[in-house]
Amino acid sequence: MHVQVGIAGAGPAGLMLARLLHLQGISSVILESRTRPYVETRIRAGLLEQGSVDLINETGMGERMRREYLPHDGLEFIFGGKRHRFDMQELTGRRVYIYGQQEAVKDMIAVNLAAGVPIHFEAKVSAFEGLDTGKPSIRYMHEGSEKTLTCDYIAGCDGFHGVSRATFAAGDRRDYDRVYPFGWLGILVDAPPSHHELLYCHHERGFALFTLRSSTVSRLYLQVEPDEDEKNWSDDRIWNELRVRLGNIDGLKVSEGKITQRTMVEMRSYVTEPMRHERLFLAGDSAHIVPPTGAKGMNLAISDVYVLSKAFTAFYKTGTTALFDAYSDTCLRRVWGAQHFSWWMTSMLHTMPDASAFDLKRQIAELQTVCGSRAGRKLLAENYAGLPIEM
Ligand code: RFL
Ligand code: PHB
Repeated sequence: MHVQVGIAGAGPAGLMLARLLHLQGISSVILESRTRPYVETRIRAGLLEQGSVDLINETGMGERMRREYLPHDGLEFIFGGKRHRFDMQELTGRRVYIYGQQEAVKDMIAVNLAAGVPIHFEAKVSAFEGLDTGKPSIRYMHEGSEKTLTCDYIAGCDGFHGVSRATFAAGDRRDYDRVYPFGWLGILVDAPPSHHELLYCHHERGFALFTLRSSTVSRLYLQVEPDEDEKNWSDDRIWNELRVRLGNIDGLKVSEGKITQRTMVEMRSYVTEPMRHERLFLAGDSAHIVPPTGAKGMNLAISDVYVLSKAFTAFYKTGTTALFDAYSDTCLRRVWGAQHFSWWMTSMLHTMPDASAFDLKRQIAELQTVCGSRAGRKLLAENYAGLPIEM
């Protein structure tokens, strides 16, 4: 079997790329190692930038999203016993949207399949061959036997733990890595959100984030030890800790309910450069990950494949490879902007395990500097709402 573009991974990157290519008449096949129900229920991101929402709409995948998403015009920081609001709409003219990643993934799978784009689930990619020839191929296991897909190009959209990145010889790429000395415990709760906007709380016992999925489902995160076992966190312990960190600040009450899911999240910043090796292009988490504090990972995955789709379109329409050559640098400019922002949000809001009394005072001064002037609030809001894609 031969297609123009073989895609490893049916996450937001792979699914959006397949759709963009289909709309340009370019054929692709998606190979996904997991089952469809697994991919459609994997709880991850919640916050989409305006640019991501626009692209989902423009590609005809936003019908349900437009009915169900929750637009947000601002966010709050809480520290030193006070609440500080960023009026994003006023500061940037933009808003962000809460819509669960698994819901967006469900929509993208449905639209791709309805358009006839093949998605093979339980098809685990094991290797790429002939990347430096005109006819690369993907080896994968499907329905108990090893299969081969030949293509013109390959898009490695198989996430941080996929195989694509590993096919670059160590000498052909450079990795930039930072692991943070804490993790997040994420919980999903059957309870109305404590507040209609996101609350990012800095507390000397650790960071806490109050976010949501709907008017009846809250999503909460707590800074915990990096190797914490979620079983050590009973419901009582979680609620006590959330009450302490959020406090009873300006009338805010932690809205409690049944915890339906709890997971540990690793906090890491990572980039590999370049994002292209011969006929293989990396996109999304396979090339870079950010700690979730800035809510950028899925948004970056979507902007990478938007840039990549332009390169494929130019190539198949005119034969030019100029945008292929520019792909890595174009994406990395935005990736590093988001890396900086995610690192900044993470280091500004979390409590470092080895923080001295000086460090804690300095951190409060930094938070006050950002929240205390329009210039500070605007810098944060511009990044939070999303940096532009510069082609
Ligand atoms: P994905 O989503 O990991 O998809 C990769 C797919 O590849 C499959 N795969 C393979 N398929 C075939 N063969 C193989 N050998 C394969 N190996 C793997 C996997 O099964 C999977 O289906 O990567 P993609 O598409 O690049 O998307 C990236 C996003 O998923 C990720 O960046 C976000 O979830 C990050 N993130 C957030 N991003 C935001 O933009 N806004 C947020 O609010 C936000 N919150 C979050 C987050 C990530 C979190 N966690 C759990 C890490 C909150 C959390 C808690
Ligand atoms: C989420 O809703 O899961 C979420 C929102 C904002 C973040 C991280 C996670 O910064």
